[in-house]
Amino acid sequence: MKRRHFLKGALYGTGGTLVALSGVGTAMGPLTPRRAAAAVQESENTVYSSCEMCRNQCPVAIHVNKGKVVKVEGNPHDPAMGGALCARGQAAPSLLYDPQRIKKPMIRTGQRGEGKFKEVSWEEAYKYIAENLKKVIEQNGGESVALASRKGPHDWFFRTIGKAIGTPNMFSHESTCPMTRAVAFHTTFGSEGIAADFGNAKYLISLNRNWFEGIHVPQTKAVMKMLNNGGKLVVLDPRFSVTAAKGEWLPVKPTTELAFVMAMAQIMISENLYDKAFVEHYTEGFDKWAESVQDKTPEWAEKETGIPKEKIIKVTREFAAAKPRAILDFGWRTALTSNDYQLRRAILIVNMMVGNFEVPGGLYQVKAAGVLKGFPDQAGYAKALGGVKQPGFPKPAKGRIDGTGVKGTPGQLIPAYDGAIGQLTESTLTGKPYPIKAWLVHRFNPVIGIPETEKTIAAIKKLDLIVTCDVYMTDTAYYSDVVLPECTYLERTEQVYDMSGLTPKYVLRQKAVDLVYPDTKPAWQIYKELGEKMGYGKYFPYKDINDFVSQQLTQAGLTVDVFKEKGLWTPPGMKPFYVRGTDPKAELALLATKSKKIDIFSDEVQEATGEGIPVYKQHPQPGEGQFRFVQGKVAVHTNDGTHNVPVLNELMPTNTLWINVASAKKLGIHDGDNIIVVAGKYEHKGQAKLTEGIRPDTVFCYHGFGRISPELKRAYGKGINDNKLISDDLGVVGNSVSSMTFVTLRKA
Ligand SMILES: Nc1nc2c(c(=O)[nH]1)N[C@H]1C(S)=C(S)[C@@H](COP(=O)(O)OP(=O)(O)OC[C@H]3O[C@@H](n4cnc5c(=O)[nH]c(N)nc54)[C@H](O)[C@@H]3O)O[C@H]1N2
Ligand SMILES: Nc1nc2c(c(=O)[nH]1)N[C@H]1C(S)=C(S)[C@@H](COP(=O)(O)OP(=O)(O)OC[C@H]3O[C@@H](n4cnc5c(=O)[nH]c(N)nc54)[C@H](O)[C@@H]3O)O[C@H]1N2
Ligand code: SF4
Ligand SMILES: [Mo]
Repeated sequence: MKRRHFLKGALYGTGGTLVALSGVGTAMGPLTPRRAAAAVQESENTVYSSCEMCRNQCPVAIHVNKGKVVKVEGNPHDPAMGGALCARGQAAPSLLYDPQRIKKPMIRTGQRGEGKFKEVSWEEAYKYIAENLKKVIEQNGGESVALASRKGPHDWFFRTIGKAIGTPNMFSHESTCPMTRAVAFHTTFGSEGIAADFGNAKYLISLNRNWFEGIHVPQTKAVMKMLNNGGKLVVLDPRFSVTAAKGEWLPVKPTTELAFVMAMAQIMISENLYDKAFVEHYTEGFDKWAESVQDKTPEWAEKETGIPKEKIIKVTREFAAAKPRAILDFGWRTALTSNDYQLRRAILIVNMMVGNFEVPGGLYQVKAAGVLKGFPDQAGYAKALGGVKQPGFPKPAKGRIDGTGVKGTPGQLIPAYDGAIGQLTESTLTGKPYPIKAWLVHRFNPVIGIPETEKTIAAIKKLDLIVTCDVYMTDTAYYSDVVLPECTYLERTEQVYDMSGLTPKYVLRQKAVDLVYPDTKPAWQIYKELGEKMGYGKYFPYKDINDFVSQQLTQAGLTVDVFKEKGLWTPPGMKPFYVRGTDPKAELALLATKSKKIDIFSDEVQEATGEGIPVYKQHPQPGEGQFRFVQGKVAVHTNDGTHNVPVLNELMPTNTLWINVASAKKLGIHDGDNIIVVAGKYEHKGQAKLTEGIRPDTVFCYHGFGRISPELKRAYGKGINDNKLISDDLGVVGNSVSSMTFVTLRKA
């Protein structure tokens, strides 16, 4: 795709940053059903599917002409998309036809990290993996094999291998991302299925959420709707993000956000601004919270956060006045500090103080079809998505290496599905609590994605076996023994998945074109074939993916035709559904806490950490000459996944280090200077970007650059790899801690 064409549908936001939601408010106007119809006419065929340029899996319409993908747009049948798509989503053909994708399975021939591989057949690759895994299992037990993947539909197939081996050590990426938030949801509401109705809010506060660069098309559109309707946005961010530019920017001192939240509660209680009726009717433990925030005055919070007390009071009063259509956002990437989970719990409590639960413009419980079964008013809509039934798996012989699930310890709070990925490198290096000898990695790049790159590489070098399945020769693949090429999402069908929000919603990813590189395969096939080689065939009871989908749908009483026509299914005629929409005392039947109330005081957290009510802790602050190092997402790239995609690489090939003008001056650093960033024993070269848009004590870079696989020929060596500098300390619930590293700077 030519850059010119690509940019036509994209939108530049404040400061020249690409916001890029084509179709919403662009020069081209929204993609109305009529315009979509015109696009369909131009192309031979439209396939409804879902995007995978990031894990949001937005529903899309893929236009295909003569067997080639010519354009991708948001699925116009989905009101949450309305035809809109972000820049990354539109870059789909650029990934699909990239000659730098991996095209054949490969086995390493040189030393790990030397980059020498030979191309092999799938048969040879499976044989190599099966034989070497068998050796590891015989010598060290099944638990010495670890699986790591970015959470997603591939997990059903990938993790079947792990379950069949009988290892407890399966990890998702979540402890680097939203896990502390999940812990807070679970311990406050009893379930992780909590979301926010941004579009109908009147007042929205972000404590570290950047909707216009950390994009999720439906969410970003909803925040745009709120702003267009005159809603107010307040953004606490140490740097001037695109989102901060659309509201009131409060450059908070990072790691002190909990002080702001506690002060909000203190003000609302002392000025009698909170929703007493809601708190009394629906919550448990408010007294303990009131006691704990009693001395958290605006004066105190000003000293902690650096935000003037007048501002804290004003924002709190405005927030309370907008109740219940006021949201204190709970964040998305919430792995900032060691006690991040307490910040997330406190945020939820303050939301409950304005009674914004299950009403328009507030927080709500996801209305998944299965969950709604038998729910008042929803009878007949309860089509729970079935699964493919598997025979029983062997029980793992040992507990997990990260202590997940151990009662009476913080591990009790870690979601069992996810674990603490940061422990994997540690255990691999130290052999404690027991040796880890093999890693299987799917759609995940821990070398760049998790803190302390050099430690991750050192751990990999100690392994007996590492297998990586990706679409590129990533930094992790580069250090692997076997590299398996998956085909892209445009070339594969996957199982139906649940995208429910205020109504149930199911989406099907459908193959749009034939394989561009015939020796690539989808995950459902790779792991079935590998499983069969290993004697685990019985755990893959499906013929192919169509058979898998039909087994799912039959149980839900649906057919694939529904998805072929529109790409998604929502109960016909069903409107967004708020449990307290008309009755402010309606029963919250979906609440899954033991108390059947919203747990402001959580027995479970008390048992695990002794802090059933959030407690404020001061974190160390940077000393003279030091800066706190923070990171974030950029609109035109995904985490560490798209930096080599031709058109996205062209849009943004590298990153810079944001430094406050006055701070840089003191060090004699000018805009554009080459610099060295030092964090303890680690150093990284980079380029300085001088700006007023960051606190003087903080520096920032966009994540995912500074790539170390030379096979990523466009992205290799460009910019700063933040995770080379960040410490791999773990937070209380096993989360990584991305805002707790200090750096010093010098001119290169
Ligand atoms: N375009 C694009 N969209 C994405 C992604 C992407 O890579 N690119 N990734 C997706 C994923 S996986 C996720 S998790 C979400 C993430 O979405 P967000 O969580 O919104 O994204 P981040 O950029 O990680 O963080 C948001 C803001 O927090 C600020 N920040 C960093 N550290 C601190 C701190 O200590 N305190 C405070 N107050 N602010 C801080 C950053 O400057 C940034 O502006 O985005 C998703 N959408
Ligand atoms: N310091 C620091 N570290 C961070 C962050 C940060 O802001 N700062 N962000 C954190 C966050 S929020 C997250 S979610 C993680 C994300 O970390 P990752 O999960 O590693 O990042 P992704 O970019 O989502 O994608 C991972 C891999 O998936 C591959 N991939 C893409 N499509 C396919 C496919 O169809 N099949 C296969 N097999 N592979 C595919 C990509 O090539 C890429 O290598 O990183 C975290 N790490
Ligand atoms: S947010 Fe963008 S890249 Fe991610 S799934 Fe949606 S359209 Fe694709
Ligand atoms: Mo994430």
